[in-house]
Amino acid sequence: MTETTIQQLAATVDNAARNRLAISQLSLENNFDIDESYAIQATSIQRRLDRGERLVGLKMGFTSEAKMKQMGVSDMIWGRLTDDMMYGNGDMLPFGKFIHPRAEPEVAFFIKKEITEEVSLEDLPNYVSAVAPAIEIIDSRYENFKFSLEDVIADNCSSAGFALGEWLPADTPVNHRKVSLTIDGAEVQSGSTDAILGDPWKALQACTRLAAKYGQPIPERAIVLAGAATSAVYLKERQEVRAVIDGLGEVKLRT
Ligand code: OOG
Ligand code: MG
Repeated sequence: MTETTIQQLAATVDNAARNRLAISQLSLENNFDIDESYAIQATSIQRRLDRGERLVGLKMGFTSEAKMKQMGVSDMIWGRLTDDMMYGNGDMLPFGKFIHPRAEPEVAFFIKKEITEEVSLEDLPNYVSAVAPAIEIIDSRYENFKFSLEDVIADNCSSAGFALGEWLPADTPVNHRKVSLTIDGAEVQSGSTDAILGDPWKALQACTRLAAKYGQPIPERAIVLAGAATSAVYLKERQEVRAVIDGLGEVKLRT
């Protein structure tokens, strides 16, 4: 794939997000591999940064069986988070900014020291200062939320928004925790943080490996989302969505 094609496909996904217009899967018309998908993603994010957005973190995707099954894919992915995607706990989402948003419950890590190489599970606590419950809003730029692994990586892993609950000390246990997603007070998804590779810290470890592989430093003060523990749920207007993780507290958003 030429540099020009990468630029073109990056513009296509970026414009789809900006115009809130779903597009057909890039892989239907183009042949590209995983490394090229990450090149498209990096180029599309660079367009955002050139418009003044700031990189605030990274996200892992498909770290749970539930998510892989729901989306019909079989490998872990990672994407980038910018300040434009960040909402406060309890905020009203600008619903019109999205195409077909879904919410999912996540665990977030706060990075206290830049990471440029793979870090072992044992060393990881030296790089993390806090953990928090999170809601991620995903909004695939593809029609019907349907994509191949290559497509979704190129589309920055469907990232569209996120909100964090209160930060807790990094030694707060995050595994074996019940996870619940509610809409207007009714539970719509439940699971355990064990679903995230057996332990959300393992998702962060994988993030250090993949980010290093693709030459993306994880900056000091970055937020890393470990990936959803349950399937994602479509949102409608005038709802309140809440993620509750036992021992970590809760976080909510309104639409
Ligand atoms: C891709 C993003 C997956 C997760 O937490 O597993 C993801 C998608 O499902 O559209 O964010
Ligand atoms: Mg997610």
